[in-house]
Amino acid sequence: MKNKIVALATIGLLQSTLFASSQPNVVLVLMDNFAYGELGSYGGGIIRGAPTPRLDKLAQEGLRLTNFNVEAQCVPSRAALMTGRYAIRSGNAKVPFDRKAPYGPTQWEYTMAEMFSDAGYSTAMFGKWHLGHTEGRFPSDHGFDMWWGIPNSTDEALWVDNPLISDETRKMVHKSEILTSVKGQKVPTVVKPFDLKQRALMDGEMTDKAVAYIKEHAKSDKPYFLYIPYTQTHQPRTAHPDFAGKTGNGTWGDILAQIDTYNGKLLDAIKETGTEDNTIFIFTSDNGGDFFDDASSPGPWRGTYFTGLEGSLRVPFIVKWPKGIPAGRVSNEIVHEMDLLRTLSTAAKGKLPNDRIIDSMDMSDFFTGKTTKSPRESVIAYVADQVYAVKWHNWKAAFKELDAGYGSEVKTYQTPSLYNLYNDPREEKAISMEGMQTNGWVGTPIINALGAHLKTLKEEPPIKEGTPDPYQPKK
Ligand SMILES: [Ca+2]
Repeated sequence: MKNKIVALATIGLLQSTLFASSQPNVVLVLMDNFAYGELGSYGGGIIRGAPTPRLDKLAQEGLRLTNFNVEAQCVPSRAALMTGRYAIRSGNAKVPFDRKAPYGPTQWEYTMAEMFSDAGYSTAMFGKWHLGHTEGRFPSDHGFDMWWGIPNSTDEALWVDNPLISDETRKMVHKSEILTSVKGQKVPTVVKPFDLKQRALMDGEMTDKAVAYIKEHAKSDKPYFLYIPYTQTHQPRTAHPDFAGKTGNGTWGDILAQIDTYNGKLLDAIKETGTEDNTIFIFTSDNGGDFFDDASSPGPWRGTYFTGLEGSLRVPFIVKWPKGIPAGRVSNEIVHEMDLLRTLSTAAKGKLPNDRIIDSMDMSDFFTGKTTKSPRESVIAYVADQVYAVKWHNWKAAFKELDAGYGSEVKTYQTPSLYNLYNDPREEKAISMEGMQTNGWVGTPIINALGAHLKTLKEEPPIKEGTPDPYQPKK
């Protein structure tokens, strides 16, 4: 009898080990204000000042998307990525300027890190959170076993070092810091100030920590989820001293070389530990280029972040998973960053709550090559809490337009401007009235997609910006 119990227990142990080992490790690299046209595989590379051989090779080894969509600003994009919901739902439609009010997802939201954690993963984050800097809103409150990085954004590195302010004023300026905390720790530990010197070193340190994490956790039976939101190429843009001046093509070229090298280090660590086959590696970005003179290149598209233009919404996306995703595919099918939650939960054998609207769509069959079609046909493009456009296949209807994210006037249309993105990637020539006679049918699926979305906002009203914890939706 005893032997039987031992045997059963052994079988149970074997089963759980087998189950665990079939769950892939997941490394998610998120760039910042890094637009579509930077990597060699997206028409950038040497024309932007540095070749990107490692990330180009990654594209050859995985699936590369040319119609991967995000939200138009840092905070909403990260909220959508983590919750699998349009950012308006979680009260994070825009970057908040009131520094006292809480922002980021409420505790009620179910994040990607919580999904992985509940599925038995070790979880960690190194980098820029930008989803809250108050108690209960740090990464370690949202499913990460540990994190190291900055709670807000990198422009804060400029504030305290601003040469234009007096020392007296300097005392009043918010001092940004690198923080770290583990799950269950209410107040993060301050690691060091985040100033301009540290800003240049940041991504290098993140890479070293991520490499160490990969090497340590590759030995474990437990799979891991590692989220690496790099801080370059958000302003202020400063190459690490190891890369500054190396390309001879200016700061942008140096940083591009740095980005390629750092991603190469992550990929090397995965390969060296023999875990390459069952590791999902994703490279993408939170939004398009910003509105500074040295902003990231949108490639064939037009526009900066904080707009509804394709240059704001379409970012690079490469996913490699030798065990699950055929190599060398390129697709123009529509995918949204929200879709990663459901797709990765399928890969991780995780579960998602069914008591709320989750916009995320499962791309598993599309990513693994069972079908060539994405289940997603449309995207609602928000700028802050306003619907600017609706994308449907290769068509786009703009209800509002902004030429640039700063200093530009909002144009609002009574009848939306319609663009065929195949013919007009820069959205410069709306379909004419004559053209509408043959193309007017597109209005129907677009209005249907928008109508279906707006209906869900009525059924489940969005959480208001600045909502404190504890939050519970009204029944
Ligand atoms: Ca950003």
